Amino acid sequence: MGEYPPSVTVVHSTVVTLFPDLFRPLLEQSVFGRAVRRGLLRVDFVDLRTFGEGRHRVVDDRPFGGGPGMVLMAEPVIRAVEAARARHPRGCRTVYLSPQGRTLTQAMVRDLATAPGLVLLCGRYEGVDERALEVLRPEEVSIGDYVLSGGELAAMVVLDAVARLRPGVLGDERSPAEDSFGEGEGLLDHPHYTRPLDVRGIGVPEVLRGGNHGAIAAWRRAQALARTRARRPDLLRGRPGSPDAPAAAPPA
Ligand code: 9WO
Repeated sequence: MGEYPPSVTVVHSTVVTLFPDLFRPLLEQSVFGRAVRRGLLRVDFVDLRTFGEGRHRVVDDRPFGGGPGMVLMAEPVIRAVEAARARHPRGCRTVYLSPQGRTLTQAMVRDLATAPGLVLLCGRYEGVDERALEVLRPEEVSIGDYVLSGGELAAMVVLDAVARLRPGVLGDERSPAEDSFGEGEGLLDHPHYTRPLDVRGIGVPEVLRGGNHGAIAAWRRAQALARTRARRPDLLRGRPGSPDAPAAAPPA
């Protein structure tokens, strides 16, 4: 809304892809779409095909050394990313989505959200000619150890994660700091309950039904810690008093 000057709040991203239409569902999705319409976010596209060679705008060729599949040619990728970068101020970040990248964390998302612009390069086929990466020197980011059919879904993950950190995107009553991996905590989330009180004989923890906000906060924190210890002990490593901290109560 008006209280945030656009230069501070708009994350402007340019996606370089052969398939810009794949992003339509994300851009039209309720939270993301509303933020775009309200001018809190901006997502543009550079269609790689535009930079293809010849009448057929060819962007791929067979791999030197043989093997199955095709490789995205260096020049179309270089030109497309240069065109994307030209739309952003100095200091914009270029991210190539690939399984060879550094695995995305919430800390990386928070850092990307402060960039003056993001260029997201989506590969296809077996990958991009290595010389394009050598010339462009993008940051290589993975969203996890699996192979997709292209970088587009991974780029959407980055866009969504960055977008929801922008002031006003989630709505004013919510703070991303309260979510899993939030600023303050770095813990998994606590359990949630809503009406009705009885679901197939299963009730709601008594503490949540009283109005004792201190007790509720303490219970939620204990639950978050217990879950993190049980499911993701790696997240607790290096925290003060972590390995031998007493286990919290299981859900009532
Ligand atoms: C294909 C392949 C086949 C056999 C063995 C290893 C292989 N790796 C790939 C591959 O990386 N293909 C990519 C398809 C080329 C670049 C775009 N593509 C992609 C990106 N697939 N998965 C991602 C991705 C991006 C970010 N985080 C997770 C996956």
